[in-house]
Amino acid sequence: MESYSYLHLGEPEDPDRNVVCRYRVTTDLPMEKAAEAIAAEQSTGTWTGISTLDHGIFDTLGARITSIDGDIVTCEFPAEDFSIENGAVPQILSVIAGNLFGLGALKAVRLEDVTFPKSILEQFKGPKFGAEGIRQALHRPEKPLVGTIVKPKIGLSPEKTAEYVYEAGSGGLTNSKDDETLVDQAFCPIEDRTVKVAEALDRLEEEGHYMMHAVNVSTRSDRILELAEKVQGWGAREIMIDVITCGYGCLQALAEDPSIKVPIHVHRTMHGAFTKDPLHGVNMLALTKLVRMVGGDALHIGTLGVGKMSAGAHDDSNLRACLGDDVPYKAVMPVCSGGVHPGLVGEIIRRSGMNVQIQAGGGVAGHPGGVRAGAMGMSQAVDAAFEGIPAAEYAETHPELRAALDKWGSA
Ligand code: CAP
Ligand code: MG
Repeated sequence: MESYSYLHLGEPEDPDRNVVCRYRVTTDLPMEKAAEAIAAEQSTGTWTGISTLDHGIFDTLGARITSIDGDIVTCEFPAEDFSIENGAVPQILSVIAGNLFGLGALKAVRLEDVTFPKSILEQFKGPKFGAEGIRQALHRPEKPLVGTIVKPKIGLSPEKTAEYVYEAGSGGLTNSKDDETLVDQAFCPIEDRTVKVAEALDRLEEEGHYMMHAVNVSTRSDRILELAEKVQGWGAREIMIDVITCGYGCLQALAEDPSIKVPIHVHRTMHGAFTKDPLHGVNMLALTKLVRMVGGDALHIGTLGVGKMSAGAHDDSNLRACLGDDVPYKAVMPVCSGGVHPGLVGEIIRRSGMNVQIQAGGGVAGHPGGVRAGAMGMSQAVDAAFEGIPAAEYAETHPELRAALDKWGSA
């Protein structure tokens, strides 16, 4: 039985032709063996030699291990390994993030990063609106967007939800959203909620304030498009999808459908199951790149090491993956959320820059003065950061910010 080697150590990488993956590998085996196990399993091999593999197949479709640097293995997959239909993330993930996580040869393995050749990037359309389109809709060209998540995450009636949104907008917030677990429950039917929230947004606009609320349409793939179209018809100015639980295929279907004419806010709930462990799973960076490719307009990227959630990258890699010009797509609005309150806003913006959407649930609804005061506190914190004034100094003339800092402190 002929044996085939997937090791091409020292050969130059070919990012123009191949999908290039970086894996962090923990193993008791020699690293070359572990690396070959990944390349074989994810391309043309399996656990033993097979009579049906020949050089015609192997030389064209076999993955190539082009470098091993400490515990980082570079594995390149020829573009021909991927489905040629116009852009299909499910099959891409089956190759770059599939069986390898279960291989007995590896104690742990984490997909740290992935880059795609032009031949694959051009199969995708990217965001319809992107960061710039959301800013235009909100008439907010430069300042960070500032939002809230309606809390409690479940339980409010449609009327109470709309009242929360109106109060938040009256307090200066530009964005609000359904929480990731709220879609169409009996206590808050999606049609009633969408209609009443739309009325609140219209009232705010008549009062001179532009705001959007993301209605969560996360549901089964054969119904999500219909639900999104209905929600849009009921007046939604933005929709939301939980991309991990719904799937990249759902997000792509929404983003590429010409009938969807509102931005898509992408929540990443469940990502922590595989982004949190530094040695095993998938780095959020790879997920972020895929969200941009399939057309998310705004994406949660965590709080850059400042908020309550510890999963996901604390460096600026996700920011760059959202905003960078190294791919042929509009920029995605990075969303910083999770344990945020006015006392953290300055530090987050120092790390993120101004092209970001900062949002707080508890950090608004937990304010001693109620939702409108909480919204004012968040909005004032963003204004302070935008003007380069320390929050404590700005709070001397802004009591709602003062009250928030007194309750929660500062970073
Ligand atoms: C934040 C949030 C968001 C998390 C998601 C929550 O609420 O609504 O879902 O930000 O975090 O439910 O926790 P708070 P991540 O502002 O009250 O924390 O994107 O990091 O998974
Ligand atoms: Mg939430």
